[in-house]
Amino acid sequence: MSGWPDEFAARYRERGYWRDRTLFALLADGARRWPEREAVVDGDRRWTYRELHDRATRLAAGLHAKGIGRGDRVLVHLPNVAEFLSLSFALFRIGAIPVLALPPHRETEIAHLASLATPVAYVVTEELRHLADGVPEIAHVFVVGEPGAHTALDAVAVDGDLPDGPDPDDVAVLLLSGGTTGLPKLIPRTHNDYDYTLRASAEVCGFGPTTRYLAALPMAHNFPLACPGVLGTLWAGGTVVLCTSADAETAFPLIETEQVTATALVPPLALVWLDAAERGLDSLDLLQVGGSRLKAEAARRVGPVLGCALQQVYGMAEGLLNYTRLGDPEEIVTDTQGRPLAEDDEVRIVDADGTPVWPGDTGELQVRGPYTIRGYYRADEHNRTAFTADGFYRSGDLVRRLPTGELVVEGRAKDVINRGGDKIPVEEVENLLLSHPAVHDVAVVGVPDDVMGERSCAYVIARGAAPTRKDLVAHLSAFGVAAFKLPDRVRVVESFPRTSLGKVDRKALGGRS
Ligand code: OOB
Repeated sequence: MSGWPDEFAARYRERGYWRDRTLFALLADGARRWPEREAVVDGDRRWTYRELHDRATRLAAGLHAKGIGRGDRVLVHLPNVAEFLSLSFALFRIGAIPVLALPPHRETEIAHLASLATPVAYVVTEELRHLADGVPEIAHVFVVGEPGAHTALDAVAVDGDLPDGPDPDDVAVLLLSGGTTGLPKLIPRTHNDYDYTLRASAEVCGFGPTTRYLAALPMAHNFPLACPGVLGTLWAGGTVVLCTSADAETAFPLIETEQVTATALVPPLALVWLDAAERGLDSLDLLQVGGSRLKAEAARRVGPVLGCALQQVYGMAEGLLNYTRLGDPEEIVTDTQGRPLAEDDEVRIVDADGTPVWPGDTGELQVRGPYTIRGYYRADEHNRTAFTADGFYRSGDLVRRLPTGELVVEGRAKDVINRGGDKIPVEEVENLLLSHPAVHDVAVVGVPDDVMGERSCAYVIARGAAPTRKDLVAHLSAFGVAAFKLPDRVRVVESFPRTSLGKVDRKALGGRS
């Protein structure tokens, strides 16, 4: 069920990318090899590998007893708390599939994910448990914290029977796509491909038993989850330190007291850290930055100001990861977004007709490889355009390649706004805005911004009295949408510029897409 044609699957196995192990095996190995070592630190709670393993196993038995099993989807909506990990491993153990909602998601996104994935359970924090009212079709609601009318997640765990584990080619996790056209899609990552991702990433980043990784970004993102992130750290026998905010006031003291050695940020947060640091962060060896383009000037300040190495990461939840390597010359690290992780990542750069561009020219990146999906989940129609006939994923990113193999991200050819790493699916926001009575038509575009890279601007053609930003934000908030999708600006216009094909000319409106 992995989606790769047999000949590719055979090659990826033969070359050692796929080892036919499930993600639970990495925790089981850790618990056997170093049971007393610290696996997770979450505030005052410290779980050893044995404890994390035992908690995940008991939770797996409890979920199994409730009839949740292989292939069932479970909507996981948690910030960086230790239960995120015990639950994920429990689901990996029984072959149920976590669908990873992001902490800022609200009613609209939760309803969309529920209709797309038809989950059997929703796991949410106490603060957000009211969101369960919007998805009454989900059979089980488990709450982390005080449960109210629902079941506490802790109460689910039992000592009991366990089913056989899943097939390593089964889907292990469903990640949310940054969105190409239309509504966000789900990305099916298999045990085999995700295991390769986190293992190879941990090797590239030099992670080992002494690594102490700070999860500052929400772990529901692929980057802090598996690039190498928390899962790569646990594979390497290191310690994961959890943080629910990446603000310098929260993160800096934690880095010092927990002697954190590595972490990952999006560029706007890296800028905040650069401004806040009065001296280097002593224990920190590595800062990874990715999710949107880091400016070279900011990249050059990381070493001198924070006293650690920088690694640029250009990745996508669909798979492909590019890293600058630890020993790379300085200008490679500051001026490029790195090179592909795997030798078998087939990256081609093409023009609008799909013809490869000249070496060094800019074009759209297309990719296939041992950890890049061949199709979104339950999206047959969209897959016909999102992938080429020969199985390459059309990233929608405009890149160029240096003779040395590194990629530089130059722009984008897709309708997504990248607001400092948070991806805004333009069509989703436009559809919600169109339901406002004073909105006749709307185009949401990205406008350049020094800190965020881009911010969002809603250009509105009014029906009757012109709506203000306040009106539109109130309208969107009434639906319940993630705060990062609220337009930063609203401009009322008479008409939209059009391209020769009659489409809204987003570039002319000030956007770059
Ligand atoms: C990461 O994943 P997604 O799925 O949220 O977003 C992917 C998109 C890419 O297609 C590209 O448009 C943009 O985000 N992007 C970058 C970038 N890293 C991602 N654009 C410029 N420079 C970079 N360094 O964002 C993601 C997944 C894994 C690791 C890191 C980031």
